[in-house]
Amino acid sequence: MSSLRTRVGSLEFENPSMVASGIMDETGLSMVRILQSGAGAAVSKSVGSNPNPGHANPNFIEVNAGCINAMGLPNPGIEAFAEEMEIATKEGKIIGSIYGSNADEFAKLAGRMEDFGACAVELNLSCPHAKGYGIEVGTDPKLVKTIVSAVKAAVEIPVWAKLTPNTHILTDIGKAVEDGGGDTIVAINTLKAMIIAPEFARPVLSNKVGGLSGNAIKPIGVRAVYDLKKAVSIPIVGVGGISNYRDALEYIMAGASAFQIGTAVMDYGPEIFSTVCKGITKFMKRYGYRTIEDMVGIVHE
Ligand code: RRO
Repeated sequence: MSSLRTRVGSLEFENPSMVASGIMDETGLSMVRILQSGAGAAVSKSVGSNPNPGHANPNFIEVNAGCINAMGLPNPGIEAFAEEMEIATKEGKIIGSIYGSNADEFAKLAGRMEDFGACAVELNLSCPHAKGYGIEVGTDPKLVKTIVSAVKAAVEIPVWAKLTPNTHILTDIGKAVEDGGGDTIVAINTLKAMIIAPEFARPVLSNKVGGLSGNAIKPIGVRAVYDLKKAVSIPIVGVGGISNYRDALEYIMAGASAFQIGTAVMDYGPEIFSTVCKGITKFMKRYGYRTIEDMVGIVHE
């Protein structure tokens, strides 16, 4: 009998699929819908200390095999998010994503997410286009270690760190998360990208640059997870361009204990979680794997 039950450190999930931060997760009810559609957990939209309207339109565009967004961290602010968390946590496991500009801010936000019932907190150290946040704090290993240690000292729930592929020192950053006591690495966030409308001789997005997501980035994400698996011993959650069970298996075999789906939810709807899980179960039966763990990092053997 094969089982999809999955462990990520001390946490256990019914299956390894989660919605990635930023997709159908800004409200309690949208997270409920994702969980009811078969996801093992939902990661919230990244929430900061204060309400933020995000960037002006256009802030999103489809490109070949993906999308480029520069939403600009829109969110209602941590205190207003309590209401959404109350609704969502009644339905299932919620990982609270937060962004801050320094260790103290991250620690305070993490404490609030813990108060709101999050089963883990995901530190956004990786948004590619946010002034003073995201990659601006997440590409310096020393700072990453300081932030992760401060959050660890502030909360009891597991601390996950979402990393950027926009760096040549990804494994150093991964090791900094581990050294800071971080429980799990999430890889990858979007890649810094741009699209220009030649007719207007201008970038399409109001912010000029944004983050590329979707199928186009899957091989980059799989390689990132593969490299991180060799560098750290803490669990990894894979994300980037997953739209079917084979994509998810690539991440698992590269070293991910679980995976997140974002952009593909827009193409296939929330049902994608049960479709991908059914595909994995069928694959496991056919190839004789009993647990997800049997496949995690198998390409390294
Ligand atoms: O809100 C955004 O613009 C955004 C975030 Br916080 C992120 O982490 N990654 C991304 O592509 N967009």
